[in-house]
Amino acid sequence: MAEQDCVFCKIVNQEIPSYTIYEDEAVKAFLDLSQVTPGHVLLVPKKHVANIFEYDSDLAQTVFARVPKVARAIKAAFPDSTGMNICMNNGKIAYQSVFHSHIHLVPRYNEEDGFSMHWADN
Ligand code: IU
Repeated sequence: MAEQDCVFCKIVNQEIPSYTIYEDEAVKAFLDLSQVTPGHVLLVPKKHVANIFEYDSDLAQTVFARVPKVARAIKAAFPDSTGMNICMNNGKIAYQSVFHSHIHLVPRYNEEDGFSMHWADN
């Protein structure tokens, strides 16, 4: 069930457009609006859950099992990338800003490609 004011539920339901790179019955993967590197993608469960603390094991298996497939799709679309950071922010203190769970997949190109992990900023 979609949460009324959730931006990622609106993306899942196509009320807000997104550049989708992968979709099936359970998940959607789309380009981040503010890509930190070219090809930065968010993988979200279609079911609204705020973060990892609301996953049951079935949802975890479903979502995390999709990660390698999405990672390979990004790698194929951005062949100049040579690595990838995959991370998930859970909770405000962990820099989560959108409270519909999402996994960041950030292709890496070189040490100066603009990516920095929040926790490395300190
Ligand atoms: P965070 O882990 O919750 O901090 O990440 C939220 C991400 O959602 C962040 O990278 C935003 O650029 C991204 N995003 C988006 O892609 N589209 C939107 O409409 C909004 C945020 I609001």
